[in-house]
Amino acid sequence: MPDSGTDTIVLYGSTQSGHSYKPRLYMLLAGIEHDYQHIDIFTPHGERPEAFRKVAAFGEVPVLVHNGQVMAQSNAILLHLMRHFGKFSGSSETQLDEITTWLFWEANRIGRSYPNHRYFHKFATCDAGLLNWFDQTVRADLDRLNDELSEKEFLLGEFTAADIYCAAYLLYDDNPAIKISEWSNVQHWLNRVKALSGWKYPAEALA
Ligand SMILES: N[C@@H](CCC(=O)N[C@@H](CS)C(=O)NCC(=O)O)C(=O)O
Repeated sequence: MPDSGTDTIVLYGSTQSGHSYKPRLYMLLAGIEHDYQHIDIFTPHGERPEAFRKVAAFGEVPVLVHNGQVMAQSNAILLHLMRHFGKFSGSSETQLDEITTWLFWEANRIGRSYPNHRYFHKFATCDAGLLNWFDQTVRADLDRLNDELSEKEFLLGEFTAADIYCAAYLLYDDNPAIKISEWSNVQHWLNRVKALSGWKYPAEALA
């Protein structure tokens, strides 16, 4: 397995971006040396630092630059990092497939429902019907995770990157309209992730 000390890694991210928190937390927990650069996504695209604009193919965070290779899309970044460093990638090819399955679920479910729900309860307003839809989907997603974790400490049993990625947005635990402790298995699982060596709260990790 390559030693991160010989690699040059820059991660561009932003404080309110759980998509940025996912690869940042993976590298913090895995002990992968990297340089984190904060981008203020509330400034217009044209006013963001030139170094970021040059590599941000979609204009969004996160962006990873690894030994000169530029990568966007948080879940693609994780697949790249797992392939390169092998950390938290499970103990078999089947487990790697299971992690990949959770990544695709996360992208379309909890990584979409929870941040939108939090955003429209905390920072902005939106149509009541849309808010109700976010409410239904986030609760369904929390129910699904709660069932999955009823007899396991982590999603695959052992801790893997699937836990980091599926937990990331939920670790923004300041959603005024969702009390995660109502989903007790999820709450205990988040506590287990928070107890891991290297863990940092999103505001601290992404400052
Ligand atoms: N599918 C992308 C989503 C990235 C994304 O939505 N980034 C947001 C922050 S969470 C962003 O950069 N928004 C600011 C902008 O588009 O200007 C991923 O997984 O990385």
